[in-house]
Amino acid sequence: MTKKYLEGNTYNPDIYRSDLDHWQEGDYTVYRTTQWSAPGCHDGCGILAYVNKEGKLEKIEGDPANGYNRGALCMRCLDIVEAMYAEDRLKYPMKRAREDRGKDAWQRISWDEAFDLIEEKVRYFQETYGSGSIVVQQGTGRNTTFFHSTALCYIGFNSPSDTGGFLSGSSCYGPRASIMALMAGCFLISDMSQALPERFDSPDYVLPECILIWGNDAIVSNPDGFLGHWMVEAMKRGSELVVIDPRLTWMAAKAKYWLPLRPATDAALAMAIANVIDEEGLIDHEFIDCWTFGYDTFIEACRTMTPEKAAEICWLDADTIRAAARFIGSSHPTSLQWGLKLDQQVAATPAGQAILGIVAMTGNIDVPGGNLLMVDHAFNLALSTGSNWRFVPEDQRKMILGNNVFPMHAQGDVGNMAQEDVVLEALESDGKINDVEGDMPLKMFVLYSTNPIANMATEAPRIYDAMVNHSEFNVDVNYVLTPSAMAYCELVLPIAMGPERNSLRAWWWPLRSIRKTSERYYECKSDEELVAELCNRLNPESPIPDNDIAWMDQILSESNTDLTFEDLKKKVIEWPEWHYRKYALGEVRYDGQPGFNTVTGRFEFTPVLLEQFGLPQTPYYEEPRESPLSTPELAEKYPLILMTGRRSWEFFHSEHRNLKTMREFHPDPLIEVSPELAEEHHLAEGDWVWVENHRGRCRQRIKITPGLNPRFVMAEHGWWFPEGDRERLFGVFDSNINNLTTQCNIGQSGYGAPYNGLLCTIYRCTEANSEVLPTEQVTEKGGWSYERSHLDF
Ligand SMILES: Nc1nc2c(c(=O)[nH]1)N[C@H]1C(S)=C(S)[C@@H](COP(=O)(O)OP(=O)(O)OC[C@H]3O[C@@H](n4cnc5c(=O)[nH]c(N)nc54)[C@H](O)[C@@H]3O)O[C@H]1N2
Ligand SMILES: Nc1nc2c(c(=O)[nH]1)N[C@H]1C(S)=C(S)[C@@H](COP(=O)(O)OP(=O)(O)OC[C@H]3O[C@@H](n4cnc5c(=O)[nH]c(N)nc54)[C@H](O)[C@@H]3O)O[C@H]1N2
Ligand SMILES: [Mo]
Repeated sequence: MTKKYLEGNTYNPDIYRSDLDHWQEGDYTVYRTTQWSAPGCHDGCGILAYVNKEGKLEKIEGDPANGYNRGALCMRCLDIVEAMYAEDRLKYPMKRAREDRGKDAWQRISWDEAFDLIEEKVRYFQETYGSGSIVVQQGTGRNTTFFHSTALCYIGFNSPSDTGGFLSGSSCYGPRASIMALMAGCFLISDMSQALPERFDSPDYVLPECILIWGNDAIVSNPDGFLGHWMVEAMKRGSELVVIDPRLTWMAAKAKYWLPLRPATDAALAMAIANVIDEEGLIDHEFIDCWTFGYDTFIEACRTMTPEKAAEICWLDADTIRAAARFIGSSHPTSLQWGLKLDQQVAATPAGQAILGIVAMTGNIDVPGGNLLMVDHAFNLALSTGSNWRFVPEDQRKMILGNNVFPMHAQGDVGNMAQEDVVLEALESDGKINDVEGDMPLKMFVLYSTNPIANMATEAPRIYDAMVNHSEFNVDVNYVLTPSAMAYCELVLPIAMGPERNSLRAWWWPLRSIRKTSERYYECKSDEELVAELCNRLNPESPIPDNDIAWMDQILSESNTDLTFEDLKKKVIEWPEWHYRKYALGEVRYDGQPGFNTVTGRFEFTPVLLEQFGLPQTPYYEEPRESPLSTPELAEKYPLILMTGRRSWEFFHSEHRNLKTMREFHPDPLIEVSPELAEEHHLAEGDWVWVENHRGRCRQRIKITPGLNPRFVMAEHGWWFPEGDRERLFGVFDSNINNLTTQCNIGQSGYGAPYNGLLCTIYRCTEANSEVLPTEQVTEKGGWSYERSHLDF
């Protein structure tokens, strides 16, 4: 009955009336709002939430009146109802004894008991080992990472130890964010008209002639507050593409130039492209002369990389490199849309430096249709990861693990986070190996939207060992019971989903409200409520109020909008004023002068600070540490170049595996191989294979993928099996590609790790070679033996 009603009403003129924040449709109240997490993603799309009389969410649709996504939604968002009422969603706080790690010995408790337990442990660890022994680990940009986990860490625990879930080399956005901070003083993003309410039709906007897509698959990943479909719109209007990606993505298939380079050789290609653009006189002299620093030194370094040399390193053709470079340099504007795979290599920051250099030398900084300078969030809202930093006392600031040995790590928007590989070594050595004064053993971990052993951490079996054996008391704040919580947590707290919470969204523009439209599921609390309550319970001088709405009002009142949360809720979305060429208007530097927020006040092709940090000032190429060239003997045994973790439509990292709909589309982990490689190994579509290297192995199914170089494979990440046995940790290591990756093997800046571009081999799974599965190998047989890497300081 209800279904029929909804189907009959797909057209209702009210849905286009952006002044209506809610209305009635038969028995349903329809709310205009924003969805972000949980379940997770990187966006914040406008939705229409159809809620029944009992306050239950029944359906979600894209909001066509929302200028951010203009009605489009991904399959995961459309499926939120299933996620909200999934059988295995957490209902109550639960605890377990430390000696029961790995056992299904959970006991239901009340929120009061849970908070009492946290308070008791926090006081004990603070008094015995110091506040820094309490670590908050955050996952990627969900509605927890921007202001929640840092508030909990800094205000609630008085600890400086906010970090990722063992994300080696901070290699998601960290490398790019840091090099952007040094070169441009702030973030730069591709201009797909997202700062303008009228979008592509705005008179201020200029369509990019060329979109340079580098290591990014945005129509699937929609990463970092950016929707891939914006580029599809630009393509429809005439933009052409250069795609730099070993895989023939949907975008690559439609590109003017596709450069399928050898994984993790991006710095060489970028230097060669810069070289050609300069050689052919395609640079923007005026911008370089008036607004930049260090161009001559930069380009001199790039001149050492001829297209011929890059072609040899990257396994590409020199003429194609030249032609693509010419097209990038002669198009006006060219917009760079870059991605994660640049961060997931040891030479992440030099590659980023060379690529950003291309954007600047061609005059595409903060021009319409180029790359926007994102100085701050909309209305200067204090929502960034670093925004709670002001609450950290001076004496605690120098206690951030990793910032002394990796000074570049202390720069940029993510600069206040403890460096993850240093955190691991501090944990493994009970505080002996760190870069702060005295021992700082790490005792308590709060997993705040991260599931390290299933997904975020490289060398997952090593993380499992370290956490099980060296940590004392751990808490997971989540909506499902994860393998990480099963393996090593003592307390699990159930969390509200997107439609059950009040919050704010701006990554970076426009500002959006998230409103609670549905009744809470059992005893779940929203992250906003949980953090606000816990901060006030643990810290009587908490600068943030003790409830969600008051907290959102406080954040708004400290920004430059007059809106209260109630006002914003009614408006749903708010567009601040936007200017191009902000550097010329004095809108970039904190002192209000024209120029960039850098040491020299100019865009720095060769950042002055790099030298101070003891790092090379110019971009350089570094061969991957495991490769056919650098380790030929290893490559004989493991001849394939392993890429990992390209995104899929159905899953956000380790999430969504518990949903029947998603598993119907994507039941098992897949490894992409070329038709030639499949034939060589006599493998057919869907066959299970072991993917193996000298560190470990995991099993995935063959997906035959035309266009892929026969020496490259791409394996999926984030796999665990919620339908499996809890006490076998849901089979978390069986298909886990992070059995093969490595920790503490990072770039010299502290940034960049080889999640991508390692060596491996594949072979068919048989009964005989599948007797001991990886989960058993790791949890019962001590894992695989090989020499682990260590940081040398
Ligand atoms: N559905 C879904 N969306 C997501 C996520 C998710 O898990 N699921 N995760 C989110 C997160 S945290 C992130 S960081 C983003 C990442 O999103 P993206 O930046 O799009 O990153 P990936 O999809 O990992 O890889 C992008 C492309 O890089 C190519 N590539 C592989 N190796 C190399 C290389 O060495 N060099 C170059 N130039 N290209 C290479 C891959 O073939 C792939 O097509 O996605 C976010 N969005
Ligand atoms: N091999 C390989 N490994 C990778 C990658 C790769 O490309 N290859 N990608 C890496 C990258 S770029 C990243 S960023 C990391 C991501 O790693 P993470 O961000 O740690 O992702 P998950 O492991 O899925 O853990 C997130 C957890 O948060 C929970 N959650 C979701 N929404 C909310 C919410 O609103 N509130 C709370 N409290 N919890 C929530 C989910 O249920 C889930 O258990 O993975 C990294 N791992
Ligand atoms: Mo990420």
